[in-house]
Amino acid sequence: MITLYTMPGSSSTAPRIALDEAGADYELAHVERDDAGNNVSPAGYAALNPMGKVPTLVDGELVLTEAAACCLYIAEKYPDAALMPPAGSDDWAKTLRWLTLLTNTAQASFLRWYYPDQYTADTNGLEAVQEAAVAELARVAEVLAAQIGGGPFLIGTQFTIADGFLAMLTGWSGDLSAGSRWSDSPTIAAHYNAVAQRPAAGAALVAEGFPAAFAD
Ligand SMILES: N[C@@H](CCC(=O)N[C@@H](CS)C(=O)NCC(=O)O)C(=O)O
Repeated sequence: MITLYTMPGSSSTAPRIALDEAGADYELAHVERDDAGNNVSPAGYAALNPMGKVPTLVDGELVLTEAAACCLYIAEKYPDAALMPPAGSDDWAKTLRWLTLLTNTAQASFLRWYYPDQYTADTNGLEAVQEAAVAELARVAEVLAAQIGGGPFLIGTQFTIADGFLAMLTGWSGDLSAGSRWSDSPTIAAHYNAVAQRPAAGAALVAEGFPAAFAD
């Protein structure tokens, strides 16, 4: 059985959505950290995820880190769930493009906003790190708002792992100041709501502490 190591509402949300959409048999294992960011439990977690982060997915001998990689693995392992378009198709390429933008630009910017101290040695520079992250997130939101079509999902009518990833990030954006939240965009809010209306993804989002819907 798959074990997904998580902290509620964290980067483990996207693979959890993928597992639930796939109808996978899996268990969640909660990772606890102290105020200094050290892993408290489970013992030995650092050996599974040398970066000391969540998520980590364990499936038999496989120990997999990185939320996007976990999502891709789940999509491949459960092909009947059709969480990725057929390999090599234009839609597959577009889905990879969205997933990559979301993980290496947007998710990374959110992490700079959440953990600015990890991105500068200048204790007076924390706000500047966060400001730059918010500016980058605004640019990604503009791209999303301009390029999400009638959807309801990123590539049209097919729900993919990139949609679960985007819903997670839209949920995170609720922590930003008013005016910077991705859910302020009617287009992005409508995308979130379309994901949240899916029984499996919606239940996962709510279980992770995200809203059942945003005003659109
Ligand atoms: N690129 C990694 C990022 C993982 C990550 O930074 N996770 C955060 C939670 S969203 C974490 O574990 N933070 C704890 C810390 O940095 O101390 C991934 O996608 O798995």
